[in-house]
Amino acid sequence: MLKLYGGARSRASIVQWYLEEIGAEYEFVQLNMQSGEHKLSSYLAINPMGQVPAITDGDVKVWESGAILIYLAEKFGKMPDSLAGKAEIYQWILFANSSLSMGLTPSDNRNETMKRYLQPVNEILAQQPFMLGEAFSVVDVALGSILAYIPMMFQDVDLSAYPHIQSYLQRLGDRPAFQKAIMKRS
Ligand SMILES: N[C@@H](CCC(=O)N[C@@H](CS)C(=O)NCC(=O)O)C(=O)O
Repeated sequence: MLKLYGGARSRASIVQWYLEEIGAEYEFVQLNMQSGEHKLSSYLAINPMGQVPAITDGDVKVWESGAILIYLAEKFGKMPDSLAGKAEIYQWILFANSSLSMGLTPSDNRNETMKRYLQPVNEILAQQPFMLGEAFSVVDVALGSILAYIPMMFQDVDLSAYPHIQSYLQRLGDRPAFQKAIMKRS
């Protein structure tokens, strides 16, 4: 069975959210990160970086939450066939895990820094309920989970200037899979 390795309140909840959304069978292996279980050689054989999340699926090992999401979307038939469609998904997942996440690192003017990313996302969500249009997709898991961190952990970033992001987060928060995986980390 597919195994998801995570810790209490870790980014493994992002992957867990998607596994729940697609109804995949999986086992959640909770590592005791306080005692350093993620640095044991048995786990380093799965992720040499000693970080969570990681998955094993038979002989396949994947780490980095974005790469795991793409793997799962491919495996469970949720990726478009066209290269252009796939590229749109890679683009948003990489954006969420690089530019957007970096923008949230501590700084004196995080609120200002985030404007350049949050404003365009807000404009897109003014036109459509989900990032790729009418339908929920893996992009909403990648981007939505980083956006959902903001009110939980970065209260200096004022989301009231982005009402469409706020209603998006509410829409995502109503999803049972989100509640099962993400809400428990708040
Ligand atoms: N870019 C990685 C980040 C992974 C990461 O930072 N994981 C944290 C938990 S949320 C971790 O394992 N920290 C323990 C450590 O770095 O030793 C991803 O998205 O998977």
